Amino acid sequence: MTNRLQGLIFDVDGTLANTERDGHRVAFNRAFEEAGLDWHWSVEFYGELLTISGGKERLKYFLRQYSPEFKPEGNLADFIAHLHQLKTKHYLNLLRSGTIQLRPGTKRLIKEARQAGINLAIATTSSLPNVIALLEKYLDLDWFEVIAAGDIVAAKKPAPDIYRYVIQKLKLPANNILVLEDSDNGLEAAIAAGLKTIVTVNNYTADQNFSQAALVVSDLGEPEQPCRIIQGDFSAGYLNIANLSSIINGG
Ligand code: XBP
Ligand code: MG
Repeated sequence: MTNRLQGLIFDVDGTLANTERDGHRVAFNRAFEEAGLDWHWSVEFYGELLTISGGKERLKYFLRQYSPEFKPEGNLADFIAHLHQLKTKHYLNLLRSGTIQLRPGTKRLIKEARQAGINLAIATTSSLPNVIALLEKYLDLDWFEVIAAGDIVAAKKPAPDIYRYVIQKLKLPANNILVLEDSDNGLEAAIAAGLKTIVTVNNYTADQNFSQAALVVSDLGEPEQPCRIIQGDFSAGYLNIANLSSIINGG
């Protein structure tokens, strides 16, 4: 029985755009400065913290692992929530300034999918305001049937919850859906939800284990800017609806 490509689910951070190093990381550091904290997350150190999905969860992990002696005024949850609100404010300012651009092939593939009548969705650990700002700046919110972000589910990636939520909202068979991800956490979440997944790596995730991915490439590629094949049986220079339809059938 052949599977027909009916849905594409995009992760956001690291997949639609390289938002982490020059976006979220810088926003965290500006929030620390605004809050009078002497913390600074370097590019390299942030890569270690990225093993934890979710900005609030990442802050909590950082405090527990690296500053256990730190005692905020009031309770920890309120302190983290406030700091994360500052960070999101700085991230939105960075996004609006044009610091972050979409990755190669993302807008082209999304427009091709729309022309082919394929349903589009977002499944991200990032907070909803961040996602809305990115989609409004470079794409169109109306293009996406489902936008699932941040705290909409209790357990974040690598838990499958957000992907299970999107499958349920799309009302499509999981076998007819492909996922675009960038990280091992994201791949683990999608696979656990029963979804075939293509990974486009970035500087933070290039050395992670993607053995369960259907294909691993440097990016989605463009006709005049071919992608690099990292893992999988694929010879085209860029991903399009035709070769994605072949991939969903194990081609
Ligand atoms: C990546 C994440 C997010 C961002 C920070 O999300 O883990 O938490 O790093 O965003 P994904 P917030 O790859 O699933 O798009 O601070 O808003 O959580
Ligand atoms: Mg990601």
